[in-house]
Amino acid sequence: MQHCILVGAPVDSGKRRPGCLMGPDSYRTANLTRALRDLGHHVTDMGNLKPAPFPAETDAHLYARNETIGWTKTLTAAAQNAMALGVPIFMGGDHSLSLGTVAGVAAHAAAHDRPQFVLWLDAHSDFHTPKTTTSGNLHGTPLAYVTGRDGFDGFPRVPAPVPEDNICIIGLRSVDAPERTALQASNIHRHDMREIDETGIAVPLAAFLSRVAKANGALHVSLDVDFLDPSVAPAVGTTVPGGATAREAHLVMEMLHDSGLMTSLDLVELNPFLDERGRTAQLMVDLAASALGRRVFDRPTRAYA
Ligand code: HAR
Ligand code: MN
Ligand code: MN
Ligand code: MN
Repeated sequence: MQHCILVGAPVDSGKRRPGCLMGPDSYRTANLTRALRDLGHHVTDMGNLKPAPFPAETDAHLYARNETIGWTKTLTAAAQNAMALGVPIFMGGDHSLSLGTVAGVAAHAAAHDRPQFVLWLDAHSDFHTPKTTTSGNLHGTPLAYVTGRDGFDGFPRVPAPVPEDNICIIGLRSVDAPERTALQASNIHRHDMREIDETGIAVPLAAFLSRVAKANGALHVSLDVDFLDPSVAPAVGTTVPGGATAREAHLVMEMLHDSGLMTSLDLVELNPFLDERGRTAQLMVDLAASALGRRVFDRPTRAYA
């Protein structure tokens, strides 16, 4: 039994196309709370947060920079507080919310002398800085921020940057040129869809989980809707063909549960305005349930250490 802390983060400032602000209520409508309670967990829904007060926008290139700074402040603090209570599940909101959630959980881990690890399930690497982004959409920047890269003028200093070697991205199939250059110069572990096709998704995930276990790390999982193939998850503004199947995604979540390592979870980029009869919201809720222990049959728990 775990204490799941649902944190509503209706962040919509990370890109121009609106709709992610409806994400938290879509997860509530798909009954995330009941799915987790049915697994025996204690669930507290903290309601929806608001960004810290922010000044009018002045930057023409970066979309809603100041609002995103406001959200980063709110969510960094909220994530630290929620980590003290249980397993936070951040109901997004676009991926710019992870500037705050990852900064916050990593600060909590540092205060407890545990290394922070991050599993990033995404079609995109989100490794732009505000200096390299051509779209100006800050949902393309969270991994650069939390690793402590330069270029985030006006943003809070990251209290405990996550070491590159502690990050694993799975699902990649849309990486911009400046991101590729920066990734190749980094120690971030990265697995594109071609590699998943070749090896299966369990191979790179098991290797990463072993490293987390050996280090007694805290593990934050950031699940972007566009990790999934658009045929099963249409409700996202940045669909990319060739994504994870529903079963590949469930296997990731089931292995995460078996590992006992996941300490926090983001559900990001759901745009309910683009959904079809709630099916993307429902799939994301079902994936969260798999990560928290839903299974068809009990089986011997796999050890990753
Ligand atoms: N790399 C592109 C950009 O920076 C697209 C980023 C899209 N990001 C997300 N989250 N949807 O992964 O604009
Ligand atoms: Mn604590
Ligand atoms: Mn993303
Ligand atoms: Mn993405």
